[in-house]
Amino acid sequence: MSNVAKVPSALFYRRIIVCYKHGVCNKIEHRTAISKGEQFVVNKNSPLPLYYQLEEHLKHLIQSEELKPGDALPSERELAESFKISRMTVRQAITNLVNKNVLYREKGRGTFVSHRKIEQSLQGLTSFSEDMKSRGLEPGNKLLHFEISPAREDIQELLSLEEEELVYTMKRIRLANGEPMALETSYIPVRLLPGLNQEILEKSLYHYIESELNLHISHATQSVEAAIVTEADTKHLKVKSGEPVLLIQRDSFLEDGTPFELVRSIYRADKYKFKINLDRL
Ligand code: 16G
Repeated sequence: MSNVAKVPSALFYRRIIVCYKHGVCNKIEHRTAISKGEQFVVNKNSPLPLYYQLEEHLKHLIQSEELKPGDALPSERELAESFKISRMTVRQAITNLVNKNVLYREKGRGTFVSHRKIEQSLQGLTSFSEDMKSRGLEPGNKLLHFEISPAREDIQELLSLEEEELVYTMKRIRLANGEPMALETSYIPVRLLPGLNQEILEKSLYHYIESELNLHISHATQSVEAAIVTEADTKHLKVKSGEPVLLIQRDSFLEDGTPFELVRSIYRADKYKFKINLDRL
């Protein structure tokens, strides 16, 4: 007897997904799908633990896009039966992938493939709208707050403002294809962008600065910190309480060295990862 357990191919998952999307899992369709697509991947002779082999197999299916973000996985019982391994082994593999954010569980609904994170380079000074468009996503904004008032002392200092100088304070939810990605609070000296209004902020700030005002955005300093979302922000970002977020502060400058914006953003950590290339010094 072979020690290699049969593991259904991607076809199996596809068929199951179709079943779930229609609300019920049709057993006949399930069996047909298994017998159609079989491959040997779980090797009981291997020194690699079975849960790890299953984890790797699921990861492979996700990387090769045979399993797509949002796709449902069969239940633990179904996976265990098909793979001829214990439910505990299946559970361990799935729990590991949930902990790595490769899969996510929804109470009463099942386990799903996570949506891939947006990988954002930390090199190059780009705008949110540019970043989303370059990924084929539609940028959007929801303006929550817009006011003109004398700058607070800390903002005054960071933006090198005169005492009591006016700043715009605005808060925008940044959306990609209608989904909240980040919550951004910006402070901008009124003196530099006198005509800034809500309509402009519902589109692209950087486009307005460069194309309408012909100012040259030159450089910025940016920091990234980990945090937990505040209760107040959960509804704006559409995340559950206790979820991790990334706090980003950007101080941006025009070509002549004038600071023109101070932005404090809260990015969803389930949606974003920041990447930097390093050269050996
Ligand atoms: C990005 C910038 C923000 C800038 C905005 C302009 C970070 C952390 N922040 O969100 O500083 O104000 O882009 O975007 O990258 P917009 O031109 O689409 O309005």
